[in-house]
Amino acid sequence: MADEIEPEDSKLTITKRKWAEQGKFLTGRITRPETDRLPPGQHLVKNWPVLDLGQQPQVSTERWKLDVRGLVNNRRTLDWAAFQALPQTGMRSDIHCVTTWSRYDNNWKGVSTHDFLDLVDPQEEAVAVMLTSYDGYTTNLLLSDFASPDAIIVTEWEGKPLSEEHGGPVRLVVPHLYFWKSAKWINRIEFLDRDQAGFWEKNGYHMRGDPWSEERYSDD
Ligand SMILES: Nc1nc2c(c(=O)[nH]1)N[C@H]1C(S)=C(S)[C@@H](COP(=O)(O)O)O[C@H]1N2
Ligand SMILES: [Mo]
Repeated sequence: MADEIEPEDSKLTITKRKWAEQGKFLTGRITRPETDRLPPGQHLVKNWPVLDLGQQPQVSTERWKLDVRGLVNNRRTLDWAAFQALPQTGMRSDIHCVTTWSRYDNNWKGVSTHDFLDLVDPQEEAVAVMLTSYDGYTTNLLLSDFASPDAIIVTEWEGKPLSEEHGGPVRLVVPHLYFWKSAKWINRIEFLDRDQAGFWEKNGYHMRGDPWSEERYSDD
């Protein structure tokens, strides 16, 4: 290959080395270069704000259930014990809320959506999921976003049970999208053959919500 006979510091080599440092052309979200960590229009906070529709349901682990419905081969209703019996994973990720705050380095524990999908086994036609929560909140995700390697159904934050105000006992965290996609107090996940709008998506928010493209609100 022509590359191999290039002198060490030729222009092309230097450019390529710079690209490597910047992570240029990398497609993985997790390997995003540090300089690009804060999405456009966001500012950092140290605390963790609480945002929701104003009704925080009190759901004990005894009462909590997760109904898995729609286009899956393994329709299940998981209770707390069944959920705890699934492989448990730790992950660290950043939060980006559409109201412009971001919070770095949150340590979560729970079930990765990968392991969850292994269990429920989506059918070929499934392309999207609709999440429904105990407060009546809904939000939609493409299955490809739900299946992201950093997406996790969490029960713990910083080594402690997830607090009620932040969605305990069980919420979703999809860190590569704005935080409204991360449903608190989840109760139901339905697999669908098309992407349908959830609560905020019906009320003017973007269907996908990528913070790096500032997909805050829908165009129409
Ligand atoms: N069930 C439920 N989940 C929800 C919401 C909600 O109102 N109800 N609000 C969303 C919005 S708009 C945001 S910004 C985050 C806030 O999560 P936090 O309160 O833990 O910061 O939760 C999301 N998940
Ligand atoms: Mo939000």
